Amino acid sequence: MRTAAFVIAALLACGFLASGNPLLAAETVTVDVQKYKFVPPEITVKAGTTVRWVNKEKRQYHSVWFKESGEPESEYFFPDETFERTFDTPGVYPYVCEPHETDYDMKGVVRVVP
Ligand SMILES: [Cu+2]
Repeated sequence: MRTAAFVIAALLACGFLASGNPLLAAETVTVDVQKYKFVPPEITVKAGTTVRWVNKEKRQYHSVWFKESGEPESEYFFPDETFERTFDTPGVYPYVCEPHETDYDMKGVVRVVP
């Protein structure tokens, strides 16, 4: 799936270049949020990638909170809703779901490489 998305992004980028538009299509990677888990819990992406969390629950809301960074928590997102964040700077970005961190150990990591 990720490969397919990348190929599409690459094709779009070529199209933009061919048309003289300098805008490059950035890659987007999806993390499913299901059964009180982030799937996959750890991902590695290149700098500039947008990560999109998709809530695949039937009823349950979740959040994405980069707690250690001191940033504010995301709004709760509900089934079929998404949360997105773009990672421009290489580093390790651990996050938790604030309402379910303690009871469900609901957490994940985004690793960003140059
Ligand atoms: Cu949650």
